[in-house]
Amino acid sequence: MEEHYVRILKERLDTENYNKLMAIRNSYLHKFIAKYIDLCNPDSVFVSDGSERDQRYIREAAIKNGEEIPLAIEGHTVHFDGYYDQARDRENTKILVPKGVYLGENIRTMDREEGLREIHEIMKDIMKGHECYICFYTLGPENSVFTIPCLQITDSSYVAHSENILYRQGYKEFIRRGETSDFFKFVHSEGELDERKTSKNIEKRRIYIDLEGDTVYSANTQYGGNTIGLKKLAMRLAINHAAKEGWLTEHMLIMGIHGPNGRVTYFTGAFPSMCGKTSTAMLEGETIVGDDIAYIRSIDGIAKAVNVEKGVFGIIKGINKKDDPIQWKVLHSPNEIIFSNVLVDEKGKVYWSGMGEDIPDRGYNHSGEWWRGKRDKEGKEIPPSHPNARFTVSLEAFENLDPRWDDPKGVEIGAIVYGGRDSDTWVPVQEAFDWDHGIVAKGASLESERTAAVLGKEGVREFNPMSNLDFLSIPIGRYIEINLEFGKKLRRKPKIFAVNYFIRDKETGEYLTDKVDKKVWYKWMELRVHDDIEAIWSPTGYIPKYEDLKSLFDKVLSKDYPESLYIKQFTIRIPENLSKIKRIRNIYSKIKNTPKELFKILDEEEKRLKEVREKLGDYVSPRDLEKLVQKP
Ligand code: SPV
Ligand code: MN
Repeated sequence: MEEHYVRILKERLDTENYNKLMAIRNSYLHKFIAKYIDLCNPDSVFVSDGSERDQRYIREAAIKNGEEIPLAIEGHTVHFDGYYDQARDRENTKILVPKGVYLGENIRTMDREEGLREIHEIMKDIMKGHECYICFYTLGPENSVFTIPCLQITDSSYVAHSENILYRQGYKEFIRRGETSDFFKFVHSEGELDERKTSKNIEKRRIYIDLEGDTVYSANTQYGGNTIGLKKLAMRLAINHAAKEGWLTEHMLIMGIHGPNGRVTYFTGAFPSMCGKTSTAMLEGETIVGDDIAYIRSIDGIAKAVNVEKGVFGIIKGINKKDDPIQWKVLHSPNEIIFSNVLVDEKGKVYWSGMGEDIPDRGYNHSGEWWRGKRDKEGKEIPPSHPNARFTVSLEAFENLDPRWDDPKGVEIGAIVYGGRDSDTWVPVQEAFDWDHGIVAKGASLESERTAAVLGKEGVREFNPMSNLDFLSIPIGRYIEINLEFGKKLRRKPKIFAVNYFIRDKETGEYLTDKVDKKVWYKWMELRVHDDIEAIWSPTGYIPKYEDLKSLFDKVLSKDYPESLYIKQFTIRIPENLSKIKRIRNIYSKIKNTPKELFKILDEEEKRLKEVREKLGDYVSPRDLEKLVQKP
């Protein structure tokens, strides 16, 4: 007799789609798909084999069903998320844990059985009236030690379309692997839609991560960070695997920094959302491998990284012709691009805040019809575009794409950079003394003022170790320990740096650096990776010498670099650094299983700061540090 799941598939899929699915010889996969088709009850099912034809089908479906609207430039469309569905929903994103498992206070969890029961209830018949898309992808390049195959089930053509742009197709990888349960699974439904084609039942928005089943469920939401399975949802599953298998899943860009004589040094960089990660990855003159998520493994003692993705889900706010020429060009060329939550005029032209062009007084945006001065229910003025408005485009559209972006072996990491939105403490760029110091005093101590990328109040200073806190599925203490251990495996350790693009003048409150100055910081770091130049010892790490920066500013930006500015930027602010250590120590003292090493490194840093303060006062000029013959 035919098995139950086969019967469901035969009943629900037409012959063509059934055959496409059955070409993958994997009964575990078939059972899983049958279960969710039966539960979610879509009107029809489309199986994508990743071919150009199937990708076109999904693209066209998004336009036909109104989730995307075509724009003036060929290939461009716009998608709107609901007014209250514009960012990652931390509150309703939970890791499902079996009884007795505790991940710590900073990680939202829920009893596994209860969570599974709730989400399955919410998902019952949730796809009624919708078409369901079954898609296959890989995280990381195909056929590599980094590869993780993924199954996405979604009733949102926008989500499926986004994933086709952002991820490598995996249908062939699934066929190659045959019978296996070793892959990630994402079940998503946007739920009932309103007349604007946005999720209606926001109060039932849930994102539940089942580590045990390697499955993520997402319901009643459309915003990419909540729905695009392979992005932040997969990260939680991958962090859990990485921890067990001794590699790292990081919220990091990967880029090639071009040094003297054609030398390319690969950097990875972790920044909380909206803190300059994409604009760093897009620096003119450098090359991009990825802008958001990296898998890092030690291969023969060398740290190698791959980009998990193949596209960009980038923040559009502030992108302008002068500072972001590469992105500007892509956004104005006939590429396949989905804009989300921007302002559109009647001619199908898009506008966003901070684009450096006149924005019309009327149009259509995430609030529906929009006019300047329009207010929302809470009385808040609605800006032309949402601060978390985004664009989705393949990396292949970018002229600065690194030739090794898809290398199945990964690229060797020369440096790791950590940076947050920090108005008063860290200098613009500094180098950690060694791996452990970098992991603890830079990565694990990362703080950032909150932005619009998550729902909630902006501007609050938040602890965000490695900019990965939102995605951790293992206890923080364990995560820090794994990072420390990872360094021990390496025979060539990347250097670790910290940057701060947001430092302000103590008196005037003005930003002390320009958006483009980061070009110089990266060239400086590249030279340091190869020990081509010296640096100045400071209690928090090595900082640049004025003469080196002056020459780089001239060479890279043809810009004068006054010594007075250098001194303002690189003065070590001892009281602020001491308060920071206090805050960080306090947080970790409440976190179970924090490695002892962490406290030791923080104590040492505190001691160095206090000793320097004894000699040179609260605010220490780099010129004075330079004169220190004997380091404390
Ligand atoms: C981020 O917020 O870090 C992003 C976008 O990269 S999201 O998909 O929302 O995570
Ligand atoms: Mn991100």
